[in-house]
Amino acid sequence: MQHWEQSGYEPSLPITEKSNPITTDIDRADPNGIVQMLEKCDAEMFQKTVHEDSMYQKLNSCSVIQTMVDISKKVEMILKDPENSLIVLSGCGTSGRVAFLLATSFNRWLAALHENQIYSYIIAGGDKALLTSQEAPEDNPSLGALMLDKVCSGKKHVLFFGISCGLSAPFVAGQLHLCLNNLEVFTPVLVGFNPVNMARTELMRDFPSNFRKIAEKMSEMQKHQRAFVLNPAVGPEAITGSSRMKGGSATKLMLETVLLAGHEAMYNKTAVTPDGELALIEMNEKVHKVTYSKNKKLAALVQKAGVSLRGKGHVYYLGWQTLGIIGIIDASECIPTFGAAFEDIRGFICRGFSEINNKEGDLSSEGLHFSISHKDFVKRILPSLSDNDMVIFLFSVHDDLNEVSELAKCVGHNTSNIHALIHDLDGHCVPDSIKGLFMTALNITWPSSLYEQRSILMNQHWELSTKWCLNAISTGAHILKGKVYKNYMIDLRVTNSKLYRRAIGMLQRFTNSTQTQSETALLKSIYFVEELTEEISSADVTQHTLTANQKDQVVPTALVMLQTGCSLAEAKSHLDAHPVIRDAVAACLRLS
Ligand code: S6P
Repeated sequence: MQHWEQSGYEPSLPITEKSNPITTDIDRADPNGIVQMLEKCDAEMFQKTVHEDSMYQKLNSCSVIQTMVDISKKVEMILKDPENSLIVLSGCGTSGRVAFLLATSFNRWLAALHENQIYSYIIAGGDKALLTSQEAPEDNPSLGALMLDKVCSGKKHVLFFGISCGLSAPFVAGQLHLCLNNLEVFTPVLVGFNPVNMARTELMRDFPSNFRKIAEKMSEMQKHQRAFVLNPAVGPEAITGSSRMKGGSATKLMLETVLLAGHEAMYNKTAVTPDGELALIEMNEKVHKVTYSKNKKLAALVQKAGVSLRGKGHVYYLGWQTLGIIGIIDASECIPTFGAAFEDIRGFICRGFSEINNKEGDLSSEGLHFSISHKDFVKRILPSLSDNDMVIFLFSVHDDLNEVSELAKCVGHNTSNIHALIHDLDGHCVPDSIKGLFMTALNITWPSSLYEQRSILMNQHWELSTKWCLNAISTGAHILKGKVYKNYMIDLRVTNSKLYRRAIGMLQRFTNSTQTQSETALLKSIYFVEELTEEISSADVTQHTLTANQKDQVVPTALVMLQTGCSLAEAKSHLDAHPVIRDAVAACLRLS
C-alpha cells in the first residue's frame, strides 16, 4: 500500500489534491532525480489492486474494468445508429484538451471508414482554451449545460463523457445535471480520479446541487446502466493538484481504451471483454516502461530546458501532426501551472490551424498566442533565436522527413541548442543522417508487431509517450528555475474557486494558520490592502478570483505576511529581494 493510501494521510483532501510522498523533495533534485520521481509517480497509474476490498479501486481493478466494458458496449450501440447519435466529450483545462484530442482522432478514424463523424468535444472557454489558459469558465455550471444542450440539439441518443479529474468542475457538474434530467436522450459518464465520497461539496453559482450529490446519483444509476462513474485512483500528482500530468494521461489512455474497444466491436466484430480492455491498458503500461527507459536522455533535455529558462531564454516545441498538438498543449499549460510568461515555452505545429481540426477554425487573428504554425515560428521567432533558446522537434518516421530536415538545418543556423523526440518502428527507422542534425535525439523505436492493423494505437501510444516526455521537460525546467516549493506550486494564479481553495489550503499547511487567518491574508494580498473592507469581505469567490487574475505573487505575498506577521508592503519588498520563489519561501520560513 502506498503512503498516500493510508486513511490518516492528509485526510481532509481528495486524492487529486493530496501531495505525493514520492516527490516531496523534487525541488531539491537534479534532472536525473526529477525524471526518476516522475517515472515512479506515473507508474502509480498502473499499480495493481492487491486486495479487491482495498480502500481505493485502481485502473486494473475488476470493478473499473467491468465499468469500462459496459461503457464500450454503449459506444458500440451509438455507432450502430450514427444518424441520430452523438458521443460528446467535455471538460475544463487539460480535461477539455484531452476531450478535443480524442474526439478529433476518433472522428478521423470514422472519416477514413466513410462513416458519419459522431464525436464532438466541449472545452470550457471555447477553442481559445485549447491553446491558452481560460480557468474562469470552469466555475460556471449553467454555461456548461448550455453548451452541451447546443451541441446535442436534434439528437436522439447522446453518450456524454464529463471529465473532471478532481470530480470538482462546476462546468461539468452543470452538464451532468442536464443529462440526469434527460435520461431518455443522455447516457452520462463521469470520468475522474477520486472516489465519489471525495467529490466536491462546495455550493455552486445558481445551481441546485453539488458535485458529490451528482456523482452519488450517477453511482446509483449505474446499477441500471443509465449512468456510469469511471473513477479509479491513480495517486496524487507529482506537482500537487497539477492534473495536467497524471490526470490528463490517465484520462487519455482510459477513454481511448473504452472507445477503441467499442469501435472494434462495431467494425471488426471483436467482442468487448474485460481481458480485451485489460490488454489495451497493459500496452500503455509498456509505453510507460519504454518511454522512461530513455530516462538519461530525458534528464539531459530537462537540464537543457532548465538552463534556457534560468537564463531568460525560451523553449520551443516544433511538432508534426498530433505530436505538434501535444507540444502546444504542454506549452500552454505552463502559464497557469507555473505562472510562466506566454513566451517562455511555446509549441508550434507544422501547418497550424489547417491541421488542428478544431470547431472554431483558424484563430490566428486573435493574437500572438494563436500563431502556431511552423511558418509563424520561422517568421517571428527564428530571426532572434540564439543558443540561449532550446528547440525540440517532435516527429515520427511517418512525417515528411525532408520537411523535418530542412527546418532543422534552418534552425541550426541560429542555434546549436536543437534536439528531437523521435518515434519510429523496427524495420522502419528514421535515418541517422536526420538524427545527426540534433544535439540530442531521444529516439524510441517501437516494435511493429504491436501495431499490426491497429495504426490508431500507434498514434495514441506515441502521443502519450511524447506527453510524458514534455511534461517532464516543462515541469523539470520550472523546478530548476526555482518555481516549485517542495512539491507545491505556490505561485499559482488564483483564477477559479478550486485554485482559491487550494491556495488557502497551502497557506494553512505552510504557516500553521487557521482557515480564516489564511483566507484573510489571501484576500489582503488579492486586493492589495492592509485591512479588509466590508465590501471585500462580503464579495463572493468569483469576484475574488476575477481580481486575483490581474495580480502577481498573490499567494507568496500572503504566505510571507502570515509567517512573519509583517505588513503587505513589507511582504512585497521581501519577495522583490528574492526573485526565486523557492528561496523566498525558504528564507521566510527560516526567518520566523
Ligand atoms: C491542471 C490544469 C487545469 C485543469 C482544470 C480542470 O494542471 O492546469 O486547467 O485541467 O482545472 O480540472 P479537472 O479536475 O476538472 O479535470
